[in-house]
Order: sequence, then structure tokens, then C-alpha cells
Amino acid sequence: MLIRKAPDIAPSEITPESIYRQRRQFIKGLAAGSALLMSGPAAALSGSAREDEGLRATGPEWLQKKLEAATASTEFSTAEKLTPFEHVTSYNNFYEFGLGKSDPKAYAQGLRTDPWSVEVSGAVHKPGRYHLEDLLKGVDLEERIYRLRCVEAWSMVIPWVGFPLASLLKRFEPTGSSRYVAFTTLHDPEQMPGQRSRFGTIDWPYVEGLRMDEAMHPLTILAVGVYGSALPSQNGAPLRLVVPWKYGFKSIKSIVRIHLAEQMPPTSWNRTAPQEYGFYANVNPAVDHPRWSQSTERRLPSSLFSPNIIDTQPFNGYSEQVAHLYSGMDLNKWY
Ligand SMILES: Nc1nc2c(c(=O)[nH]1)N[C@H]1C(S)=C(S)[C@@H](COP(=O)(O)O)O[C@H]1N2
Ligand SMILES: [Mo]
Repeated sequence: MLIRKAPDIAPSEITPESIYRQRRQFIKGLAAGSALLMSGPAAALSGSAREDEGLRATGPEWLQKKLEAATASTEFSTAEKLTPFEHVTSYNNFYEFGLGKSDPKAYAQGLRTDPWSVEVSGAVHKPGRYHLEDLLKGVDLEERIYRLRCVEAWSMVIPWVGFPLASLLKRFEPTGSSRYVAFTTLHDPEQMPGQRSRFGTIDWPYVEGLRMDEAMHPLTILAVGVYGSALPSQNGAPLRLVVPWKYGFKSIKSIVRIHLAEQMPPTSWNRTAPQEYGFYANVNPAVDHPRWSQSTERRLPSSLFSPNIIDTQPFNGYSEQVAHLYSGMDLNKWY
């Protein structure tokens, strides 16, 4: 069952996605079959890694091992067509590395992501500074194929590899008074040219937050990988949040601090333009941005001749799972 490159496939047809798809099929087959074959996926992965060498990010060995053991979540994944690896990793918003969509890929490659530690503070019984490796000890990684809808009205379908934020928060034992979770991105102007600019709109570091029930929701994950490999720096390595029913700016990258709070924490885009970006930022086609409509989106890849415009769904298509969190709230007011 080893995956081999068939001799009749042109090299140009071998994309990271096709390799990735094959690998997923392989893993699924394995899960359905005998557990005795469990040494398979690692072999398949390294066998196919040659084709996209240079594109994939490699993390520390302990992370590589975990990524290879990741299982595909059927319960939480969409079957929609994946946005190609190339687009997921070259069309990014990461203002710490510049305002242009191609800036993060161009300028984030030197970001030092290992070793990495996360400070856990606030209303928890077990605060402290934890090495990423320790945070992931005993955690099983899962693949979640989610839609990502940016507030700028474009979207992608991305196969993240991560784990529920809830499982991590529980380990720190939140106290009864924790009502919100606040996240902070690395602040390091030496490594992040966007933080050196005096013309930036954001007051660094980038901060985000969730209400406790949002943070504990099973769809909310922390991602450490994408397309079966470690996160590239431009996607928020080595640890980023993914909240699929909210606009993309909630999904904060390169997290160094998780703080449990009693009060609603400040969030970067809300602080920058409160009339345009709220704390909740749930995807909502019925509430337009003051400067553009939110009723449709460009599903990437999109081009002038093939714009691929689709309707935007309430809660980005996750209403069934999350709408109850906001029952009784006026979503025009709490945008
Ligand atoms: N620290 C930080 N996190 C961030 C951003 C940012 O500029 N800085 N941009 C956000 C926005 S607007 C979006 S749409 C997503 C994009 O994630 P991606 O580049 O992995 O697709 O990251 C979010 N997280
Ligand atoms: Mo965004």
C-alpha cells in the first residue's frame, strides 16, 4: 500500500495537493484496515516529500512525528474542494510582515519558531510558561478541513492539523471567574519588519480574544500544521488559532500568550477601527462592512476571468454548530 509516483503522471501534475490527497486516502484506508500497518503513513509521507521539497515547512522532530500520526476528522471537516497549497501559503494576511498579500511569505521565512514557549496566565490554577513541546505532550493531532472567510470577502478551504483549544485550556484548570480567553502574538520587531514600521495601523502586539464558550467549542482549534506538514511561518507558525465561523482576523497567529480573563479583552482590529470590526466578528452575510458588502465572497483561487464568487453563509456555514451561542443577541449590534 505504499504510495508511489505512477510513471505515467507528468511531474507538473504532481502538486502538493495531489500528494496530500493520496496520503489522506491512504491514512483513511489504514484507519479502516488493520492497525498492524501503522508504520505505513510515515513511510508514505517521506516517500512523497521529495516532489514538494522546499515548499513544505519542517518543524522540530517531535512535531514531525506528531504530524505524521495525525488522523483525519470526518465529523468536523468539509468535503469542499481544497484551496491549493500554493495559495494557502502565498496569499496571506500577517501584518507583522507587511501589508501586502505576498509579504508574509517573502519576509517571514527567517522567523525562529523553535524553541517556542507560551505563557499561560490569569484566572487559571496552573499558570506558567510552557514549552510548545510540553503543551503538545499527550495531545493527538487531528486534521480539520475548514472554510476560512476573511473580512475582506475572500475565502479558502484549508486542511489544518491541530487540536481543540478546549482540551488545552482544561489542563490549565480555569477558575470560576474566567469568562474570556485573550491571545497575544509574538512581539519582536527585529524579526517582524511590520512591527518596525511607524506607519502601521496596528498597535503591536496583535491581540485577539474569545468568550469562554466560544473558546471551549469543539470547532475551535489551535493549529500546528497545514496540508499534513508543519505550519509555514506565513501561516502563523508554530501555533495559531483557527475559529472557522468567525472572520479570519480572529484566528490569531504565532501565539506566545494565553490569558484567562474576567473582562472582555481588547482585540487588535476592534481597537484600530471599532465601527468596522467588532469583538465577535461572526461571519454574517446580513451585516455589511461599512465599506463593502459581506453577502458574497471570492473563493480562492479566483481570477479576473474566473472570479469564483459564492454566497457567504451565516456563521460561515457552521450555524448548526454555533448559532445557539448567540441566541437572543442582536447580531447587528454585536458584529
Ligand atoms: N498576528 C496576526 N494574526 C493574524 C493576522 C495578522 O495580521 N497578524 N491576520 C489575520 C487575518 S485578517 C486573516 S484573514 C488570517 C489569515 O490566515 P492565513 O494567512 O493563514 O490564511 O490570519 C489572521 N491572523
Ligand atoms: Mo482577514
